[in-house]
Amino acid sequence: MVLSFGHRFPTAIKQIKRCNVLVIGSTGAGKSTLISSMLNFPISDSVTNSISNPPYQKPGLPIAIYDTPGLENNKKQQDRVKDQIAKFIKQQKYKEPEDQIHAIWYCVNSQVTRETLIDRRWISSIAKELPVIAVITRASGVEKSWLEPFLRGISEIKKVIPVMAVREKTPHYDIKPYGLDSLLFGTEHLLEEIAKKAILNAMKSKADKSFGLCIDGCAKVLTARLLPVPMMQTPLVATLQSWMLADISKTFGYNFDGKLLSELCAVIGTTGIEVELAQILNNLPGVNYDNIQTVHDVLSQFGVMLNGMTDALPFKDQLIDLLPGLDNFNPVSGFPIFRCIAAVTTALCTGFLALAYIEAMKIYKQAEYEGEPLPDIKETLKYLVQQWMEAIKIGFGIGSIPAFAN
Ligand SMILES: Nc1nc2c(ncn2[C@@H]2O[C@H](COP(=O)(O)OP(=O)(O)O)[C@@H](O)[C@H]2O)c(=O)[nH]1
Ligand SMILES: [Mg+2]
Repeated sequence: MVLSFGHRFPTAIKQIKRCNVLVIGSTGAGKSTLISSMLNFPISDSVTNSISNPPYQKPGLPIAIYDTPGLENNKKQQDRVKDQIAKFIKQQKYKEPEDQIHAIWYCVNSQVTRETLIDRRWISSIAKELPVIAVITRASGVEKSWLEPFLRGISEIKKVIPVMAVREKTPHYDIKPYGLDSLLFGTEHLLEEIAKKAILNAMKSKADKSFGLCIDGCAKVLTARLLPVPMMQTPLVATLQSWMLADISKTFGYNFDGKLLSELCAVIGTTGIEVELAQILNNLPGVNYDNIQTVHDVLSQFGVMLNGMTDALPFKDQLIDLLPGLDNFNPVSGFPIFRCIAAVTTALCTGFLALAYIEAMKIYKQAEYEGEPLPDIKETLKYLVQQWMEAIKIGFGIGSIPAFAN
């Protein structure tokens, strides 16, 4: 029989390139037999000791199958394998959509007893991460009647599919291979959901990495703004911001030229956000400016204010996370308060630039993953920054704050 996979969901296949399936189950459940029968390669009798990487593939079938060591009855051994599987799934999760694990085939031998069945809690926990299809292997039709309803009763399991991977002939019956096409068909119908999730995972890990670069860039800008060489501060800040955007771009897989990067940095300057932020920082509610002396003071007072604000404020959580990152840098005290405020203002502007840029990169990357036309990065960034400016003005009630009397 000619097996087919993926052509009913061409968009999803384009996004993930191939569906990566991890086959799990007890030793002897029939994992290796299933894989070799599906992909048409000879069975090696060897027991699998580690996850087969690279996975097994067959030309023309956009599916890649990872064999795993069997889950033994011996608890210690079983825990070791479970740990190995969990680590592998997690390790792949932060990679590109095509490198993540997309689905699990959980093989259960039709002759299994309740006592030897892998624990349901573990399967449920895996199913929270990935779609799980239960495969009843060597399903001769004479299997114990409890098994299929039992598996169907586990709500986290997406589908239960009986399979006979290789002809089974006994004095009582002769069963030809069946079910492999149903297994592929069932998996195929999860592809849209799988692709969506894989893109989200990839995006999240890029955004998380980028946020680290944002904190780093802001801390450097803060230092630069406190250097005792006023003439050099502005060009240095511009350079640091441009480097930061270059690093974030690389995280998303792009190498933009310096000209575009400096144009992107300039976007933040055109919005007037620096003036607004300076005004906010100079007028923090309930703050006696004679009592605050250091960058640390300014940051912690700003943090108090942020915490009290509506969750609708864009970047509220990220800004709150950003502050300790800046504070860790802990510059020597002794700067006049106005210089502390100026430095924090520029650092926070840099933060807004980075956070807006990460959002812009997400939109850009999403379009690339989905095969849509790529948006103009500069226009996207401008649009995001402007939107947030409006929200910030509303959030901070700008206009109602009296100007700081110096
Ligand atoms: N006839 C037949 N034998 C099977 C089938 N699946 C597994 N087996 C046999 O069951 C034994 C264990 O299978 P194997 O694939 O090595 O299990 P694994 O430990 O899960 O990889 C082997 O002797 C296989 O030949 C099947 O669909 N039909
Ligand atoms: Mg095996």
